Amino acid sequence: MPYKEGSEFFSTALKLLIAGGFGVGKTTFVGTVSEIAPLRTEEILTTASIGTDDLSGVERKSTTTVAMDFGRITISSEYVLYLFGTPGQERFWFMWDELSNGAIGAVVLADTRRLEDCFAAVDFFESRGIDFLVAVNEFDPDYRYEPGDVRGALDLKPEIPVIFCDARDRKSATGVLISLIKYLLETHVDSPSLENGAPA
Ligand SMILES: Nc1nc2c(ncn2[C@@H]2O[C@H](COP(=O)(O)OP(=O)(O)O)[C@@H](O)[C@H]2O)c(=O)[nH]1
Ligand SMILES: [Mg+2]
Repeated sequence: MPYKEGSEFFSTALKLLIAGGFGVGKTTFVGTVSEIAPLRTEEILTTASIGTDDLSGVERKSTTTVAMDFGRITISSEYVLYLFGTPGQERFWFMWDELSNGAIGAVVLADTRRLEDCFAAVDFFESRGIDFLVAVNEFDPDYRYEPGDVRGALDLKPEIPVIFCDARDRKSATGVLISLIKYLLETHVDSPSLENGAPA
């Protein structure tokens, strides 16, 4: 129930997930859009995890999120968005079920150099019936694709939006969230479920 001045109610919390493969820009994205210093749990990649995590294409990356990224955006006195970055590495996938509990939608970040890394996230949200869009984080201008190419490569349903972004740019990353919310509102036009976000 929305917060009202002088009442005991809190604003409605809407939970969104930021998913995608390892090194695709999830931590950057949450940090760019969040109004609070994002809560992060990162570990320095150890030689042990170098064997486990596929580092091709992300050789310069020296930290990796092991628990999650968490950020907040206040939309109004009634609605607050909570962003949860999902851990990218396969060995942390057991957390996805828990993290997706109560989520109203998701952003799947994709890196065109390693598009296949977001297959798992796409499959996960499709199988759980969680609406998502694909935001292509353009790291490398040499790997430019058309939205249709990305849609084809990921075998996306035609209604799933594919957009381009730069996770480091606040306007761009916020635009991704606005697109997601528009998509969710269109998809749920007859359903009141968006009014019933997960409790804070
Ligand atoms: N060129 C470019 N680099 C980015 C972009 N987004 C993130 N990065 C960089 O890519 C690296 C991996 O990003 P990170 O957010 O840690 O990825 P995560 O593993 O998905 O959380 C970091 O060094 C970022 O600074 C982007 O849109 N363009
Ligand atoms: Mg991260």
